[in-house]
Amino acid sequence: MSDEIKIIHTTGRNNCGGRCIIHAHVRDGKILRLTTDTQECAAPGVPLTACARGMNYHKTFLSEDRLRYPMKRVGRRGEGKFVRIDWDEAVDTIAREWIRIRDTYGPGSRYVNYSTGVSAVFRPDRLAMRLLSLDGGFLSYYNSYSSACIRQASILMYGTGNTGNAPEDWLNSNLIILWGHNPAATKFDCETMYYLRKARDKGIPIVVVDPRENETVRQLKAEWIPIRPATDSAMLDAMAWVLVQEGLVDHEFLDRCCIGFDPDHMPLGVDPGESVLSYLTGEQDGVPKTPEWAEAITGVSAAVIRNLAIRYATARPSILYQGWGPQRNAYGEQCVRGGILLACMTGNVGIHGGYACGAGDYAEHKRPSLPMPKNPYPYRIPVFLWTDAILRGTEMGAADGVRGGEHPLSNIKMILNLAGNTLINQHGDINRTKEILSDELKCEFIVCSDLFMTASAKFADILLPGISMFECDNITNPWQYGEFLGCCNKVIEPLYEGRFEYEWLSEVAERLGLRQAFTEGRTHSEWLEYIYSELQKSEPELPDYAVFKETGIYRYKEKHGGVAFEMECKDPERYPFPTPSGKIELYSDRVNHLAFRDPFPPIPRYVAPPEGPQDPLTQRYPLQLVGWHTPRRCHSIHDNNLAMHAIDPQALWMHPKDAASRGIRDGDMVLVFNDRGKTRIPAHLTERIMPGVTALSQGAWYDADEEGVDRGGSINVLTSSHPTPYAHGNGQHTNLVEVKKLS
Ligand SMILES: Nc1nc2c(c(=O)[nH]1)N[C@H]1C(S)=C(S)[C@@H](COP(=O)(O)OP(=O)(O)OC[C@H]3O[C@@H](n4cnc5c(=O)[nH]c(N)nc54)[C@H](O)[C@@H]3O)O[C@H]1N2
Ligand SMILES: Nc1nc2c(c(=O)[nH]1)N[C@H]1C(S)=C(S)[C@@H](COP(=O)(O)OP(=O)(O)OC[C@H]3O[C@@H](n4cnc5c(=O)[nH]c(N)nc54)[C@H](O)[C@@H]3O)O[C@H]1N2
Ligand SMILES: [Mo]
Repeated sequence: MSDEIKIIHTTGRNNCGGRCIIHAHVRDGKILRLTTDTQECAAPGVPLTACARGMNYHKTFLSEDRLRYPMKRVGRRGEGKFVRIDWDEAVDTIAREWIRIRDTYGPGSRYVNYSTGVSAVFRPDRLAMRLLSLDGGFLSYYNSYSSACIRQASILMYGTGNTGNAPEDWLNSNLIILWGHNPAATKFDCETMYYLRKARDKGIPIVVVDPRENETVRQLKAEWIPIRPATDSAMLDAMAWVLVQEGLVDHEFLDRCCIGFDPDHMPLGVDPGESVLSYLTGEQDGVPKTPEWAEAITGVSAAVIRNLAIRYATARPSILYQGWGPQRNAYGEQCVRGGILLACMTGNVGIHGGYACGAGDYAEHKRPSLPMPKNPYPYRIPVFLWTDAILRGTEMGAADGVRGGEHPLSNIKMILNLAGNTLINQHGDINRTKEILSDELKCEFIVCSDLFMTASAKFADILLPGISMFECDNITNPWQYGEFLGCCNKVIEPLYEGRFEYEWLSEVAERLGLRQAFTEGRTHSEWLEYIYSELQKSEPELPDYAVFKETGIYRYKEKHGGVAFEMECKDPERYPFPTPSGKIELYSDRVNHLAFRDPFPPIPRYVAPPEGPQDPLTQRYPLQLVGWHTPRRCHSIHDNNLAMHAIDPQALWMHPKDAASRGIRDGDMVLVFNDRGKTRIPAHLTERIMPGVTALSQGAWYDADEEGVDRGGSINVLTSSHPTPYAHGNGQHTNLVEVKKLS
């Protein structure tokens, strides 16, 4: 045994925005421990310090339960029975089915599932898409499970999702409202909490609107306004009404930059009575959108609503910042539109210390990416509708958000699910998905590559062992904020027979006669170096690749600290917004010409969603259930790491009042159920949740008993697969349930 301990710099590559710095201490090819950013190795900047997840990466990824060798299914699909095969048999089978399905149903019958287990530049899903593109094409998707509604609504109103300001600008604000945002737990980056703490220390008031008193409220000692889930847009409507009543509307801004606010500023040919103002005052439907009206829907008192509206307008510059929780709702587009409306009404857009609301994308430097050949198959589906594309792909059309042509030419017949758990665990309505996938005549062939025997892996026909972040090189991008590049350095040799997906995809390519086209003659490492050198052409500040690898990170020195829409707001004639009208579209005439399954009005306004508190279904299922991302996991990752359990034991949050009427005490096992499924889980009684609402963190591993009752606390047995009206996104936070005590 050698005494020499080497420290290798690396970073996480799951879909966590933290992108923290990890220093692996290695001796004799084994990891002894992990430490994190001490700022010794890096240029000054926001510390990229790892949280508990990062510090436990080795315990998650180098655990006993790793998949060890390729396997093929022997039982019924989904049953979880497999036998060991060798890599040649695995690759032969994949190539054979790949070709058979292509030739029988056409290239567009092939689909690569949304998967974010390797959220790095060189990622398995994109590599599979690259190969499929070279082989006639595949059915592709748009949207994400993360931000479908917030991004589409931002594009609808502003023409872009780039609505973010540099986070250091937040310190110029006089009030920060975090609306359904919980950055203390849901890392979008390391910057957000850093600047929010600075803002708090500077005395800037911070308000959080959330059904839960979330971790951010606690850590920042912020004010908490509890609200019923999926009703945010009613509160935003009422705040808008207050601004009108109190004479706090910035008409000069609205006149200059927006269309649709009042009857005098409507798009040509549109009835002036359709304006936002006509809706707010009740001219349209006889109901003024008063705080009292909103109180009945949202559970937030009228006085609190009125007060927040006045504070937001008079504090200007002020920030209304939405997380992505509120938009992961049945009608999730509307709260985003309502937030943007308020930002415009108060003239907070395009100014320092203000904020445009919306998706909040912000990047100053170009991001590296794998070159992708054009996909010859033009059709694209919204990502949340992939199960529908198995059942009725050829019938799906405009009302389903299909792009690239009228109807796809085939249903999905082959799925590659590489480093993802949306095949079962992370998609809405697990029991429905299971039923669809169990039918081998529908989707005929499924390949999964993962590190563990997840719920999705059990549905594979061929199941392949991947390798973890410690076992090969990669490059990572920051997520929401941060101007740097991260380097995943290989720390140890691959475990067992695990292979990075590029390796076996190259062998499939070989059997398709496409190896050269697919690899362009490059190895895994050569691709990374090539991608980096391509980036260097537009980012000359970057050091040599060898230096970057050695340091494990590069922080850009060149930074401007931008404010979204600064030019557009100052001079919209010269710098029009990228919308059809060139203005911010508070009224969107476009939506009048689209087909919808559910209502979608041309203005931001509350529409009572299915499974909201006003749904008659509340008679059977009286409790709202909301999901959230827990600090203990990155989606489903780390659920099998015992070291993480104590951070946040999986349990159903319940208000003591709702528990008392059901005879439930803290820690009791309860059954949470609706028409879609059931899960058995301990109750956690807490006043940190609004009465009438329950909460269950998303990502727990689905684990069904013989009767199909989940024992893992997996929220997706209760969620719906019904898409949102406009974005066709996932409304997985909107659910009605009942809870009963188990004896
Ligand atoms: N620890 C951790 N961090 C993560 C992730 C993770 O899995 N774990 N995942 C990463 C990824 S991929 C993403 S997309 C983001 C997700 O980030 P978000 O989507 O922002 O996270 P959520 O926890 O779903 O929601 C944020 C907050 O919204 C609240 N909320 C839910 N519904 C409503 C509602 O109807 N109204 C209001 N006002 N609030 C509501 C929740 O209680 C929660 O506190 O996080 C990223 N960071
Ligand atoms: N109900 C509900 N459902 C949700 C959400 C919600 O808020 N509520 N959030 C949604 C969001 S925002 C997102 S982004 C999706 C995320 O959905 P997924 O992308 O499916 O996320 P993960 O659960 O992180 O799945 C990653 C998988 O990759 C595997 N993996 C990890 N590292 C590696 C590796 O190096 N190689 C290989 N081959 N495999 C690896 C893990 O074991 C895991 O099975 O979930 C969505 N689902
Ligand atoms: Mo996400």
